[in-house]
Amino acid sequence: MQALVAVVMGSKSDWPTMEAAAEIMDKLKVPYHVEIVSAHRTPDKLMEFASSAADKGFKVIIGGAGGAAHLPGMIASKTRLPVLGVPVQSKALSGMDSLLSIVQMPKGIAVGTLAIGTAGAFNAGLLASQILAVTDADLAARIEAFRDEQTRSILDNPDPRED
Ligand code: RP5
Repeated sequence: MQALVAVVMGSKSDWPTMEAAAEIMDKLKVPYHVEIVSAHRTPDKLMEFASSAADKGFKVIIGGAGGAAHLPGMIASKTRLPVLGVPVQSKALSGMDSLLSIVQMPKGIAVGTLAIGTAGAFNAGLLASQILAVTDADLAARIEAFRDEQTRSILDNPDPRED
């Protein structure tokens, strides 16, 4: 099946965070591709990936990186596809470095920045799915069902002391 979302990250060490994006896309049956692409360690691969992503059939790109997190911004500079950036929680600065590196894009090149860490990665997968659902009624219905299930699970378990 044609992958519609590309999930790329700067290092193998980002996967424990970025797999949250895969988790929600698995649930929503959104086909995706996962690959390590580093802005600093594999810069030529990054340029090739970003400049060919639209021609390969991807519709949305999720880029996760930590520290000096230039990956999402550099990808966005070479593609017209929407790029969602996930700041991975770094050891030294708890992801504030990643967040500021990703969110402070100059006017004219856009990156949609999510929260630091797994919540951000999960929401990146969810947001990518919502973008695709604009033109996919079946996917839209699956997202509605996911949200209904989430709401129901809270309403059905209102006592915080119980599992
Ligand atoms: C970034 O440097 C990666 O995105 C990762 O979050 C961080 C550390 O990478 P490793 O040293 O763990 O490979 O490029």
